[in-house]
Amino acid sequence: MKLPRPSRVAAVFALTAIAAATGTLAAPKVKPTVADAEKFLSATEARFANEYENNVRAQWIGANFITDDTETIAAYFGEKALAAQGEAALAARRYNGLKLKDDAARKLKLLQLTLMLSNPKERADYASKQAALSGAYGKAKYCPSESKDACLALGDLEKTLATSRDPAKLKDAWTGWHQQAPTYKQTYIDYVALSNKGAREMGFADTGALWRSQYDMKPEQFAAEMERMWQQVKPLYDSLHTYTRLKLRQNYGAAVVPASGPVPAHLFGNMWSQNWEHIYPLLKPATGTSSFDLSKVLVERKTSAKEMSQYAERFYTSLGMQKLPESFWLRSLLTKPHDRDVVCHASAWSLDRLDDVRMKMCITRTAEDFKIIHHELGHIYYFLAYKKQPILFQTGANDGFHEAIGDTVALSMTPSYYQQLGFMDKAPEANADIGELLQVALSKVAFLPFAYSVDKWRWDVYAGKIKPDDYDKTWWQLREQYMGVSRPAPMAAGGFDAGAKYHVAADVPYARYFLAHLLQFQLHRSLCAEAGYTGPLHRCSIYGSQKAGAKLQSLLEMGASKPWQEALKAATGEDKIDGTALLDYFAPLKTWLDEQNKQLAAVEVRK
Ligand code: X8Z
Ligand code: ZN
Repeated sequence: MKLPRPSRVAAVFALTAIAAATGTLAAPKVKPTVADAEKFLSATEARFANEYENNVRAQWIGANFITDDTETIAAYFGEKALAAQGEAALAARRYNGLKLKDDAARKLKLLQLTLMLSNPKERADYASKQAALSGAYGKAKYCPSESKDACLALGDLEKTLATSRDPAKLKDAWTGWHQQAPTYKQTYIDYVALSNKGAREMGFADTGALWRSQYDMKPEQFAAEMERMWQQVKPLYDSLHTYTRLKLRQNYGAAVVPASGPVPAHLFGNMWSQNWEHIYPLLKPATGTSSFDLSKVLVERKTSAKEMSQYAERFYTSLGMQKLPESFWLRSLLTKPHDRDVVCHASAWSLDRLDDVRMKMCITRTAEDFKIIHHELGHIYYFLAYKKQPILFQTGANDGFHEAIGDTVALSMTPSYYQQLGFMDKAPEANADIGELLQVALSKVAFLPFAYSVDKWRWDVYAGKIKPDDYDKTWWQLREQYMGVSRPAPMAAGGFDAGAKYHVAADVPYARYFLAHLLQFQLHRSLCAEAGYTGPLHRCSIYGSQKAGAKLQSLLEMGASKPWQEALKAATGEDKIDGTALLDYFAPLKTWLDEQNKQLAAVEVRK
């Protein structure tokens, strides 16, 4: 396990929050018994529970008030946590091979899926580099002119990417953000080396192998599973990419968008080209589309960040889940402060593994943020549901589940749901379906190769197959190969484009989001069936279904107490994360896209 970070689950925080373990863990000479193992586990759990909060509070403060002091404090507690988790992991090894009860065996295994740096100086270095990277990303700005007042934060630049249709402005915002990452490239290089050392001390080939070992299967099997899933969904992505290229060519012209080969990354409405929903207006079908625009409604009504969050809470309570504790509203950060630097990247936290749950997000009045709030509350309701599990099971069935819950709920934000909220006057015509499916695909399908390639890159970085001098070259090779997007400007010497993505700078694994994007469609399908719904999946909303809610809640309450395959089986009847539910959901769109692509290609040929 690693240092606590946003949206990480309680047990992850817990594992990292323990202070230096005491000598009580020192190995006795005689061969340990099952009773010894059980005693060790309960002592370790008690210690984790005891010491959980200090580290999380230090990390919370570090992310909410970025200063040199808070960074030092975050690093201080981070180091303590690392020391303790490493010591517990090492001590746990002693009990391997004993015939333990299932729960105890699972706890012992989970305890050892972590890195361990035995050298205190290296540990301190690792923790301080981690805090520094997170802080550097959080406070980074692009200053196009000398005046400091004119500096632009990521949020400003993202807004330009989302709304401007001027290729020069888009390119400037894109390159402006990407040129700040080289300032922390060397820190990242050193951090990777330390991380690998820690993984190797625990017997993993490297940190990438450690990450791939966290899925109740062999690391090489997990890599093969990721490739299998990608191959399932690739044809749908290819259809969407072809269509998007053709429409972008119509809008920007052949000089900006080539007829073949990768498309420049600054034209997709998003800093990382990972979510294309903002270019829907350029892509929408010529007829039969709904004029409903959620962002516009939120702006017109001046819906506040708190009100947006309350709508999301209401979705969960409509499923029979509890109201959020009062402290959530008092202690969360919902809007960007003007007087200090914060890590704006949205995250959910459990401060005490009980009811002190919080969200940290710089909410704006957009449909995108409305969905992200639902995503974050998915994490929060997971925290609240598994708080009764033993601390080592207080986490998601796997990390993809943790990322999938809120997105599953957000898939139910259909026109009929918006009508119930009073956001939409009347139901759209049935022939508006394609436009709606296209909008969802622009965020869910467009995302898939991005999510896959981020960790493909990192796995090779951690394995030493990619050297620092080749970071950018390989990053763009992968982005061209999987996503079909290219760098809008030539690569700069010493560049660090990967580091311009939060999860690389903050070292949060990314395969989880790829899993979540398939899993959420499996969960949606199964919850819709539970709610008694039988129509097309994209029109199903589980809003108000206590039956679907109970099913979801029982998945959440399991935490990580069982291998994820069992949790999935109980929730959906399936035991694999799989692309077929996603393909089912988008089947009408796939047919439509292929038809459009034929027609548009014929027009291109005639030109
Ligand atoms: O990081 C997030 C969440 C917090 S766990 C806002 N997401 C990924 C990203 O922004 O890159 C959600 C979707 C993918
Ligand atoms: Zn998340």
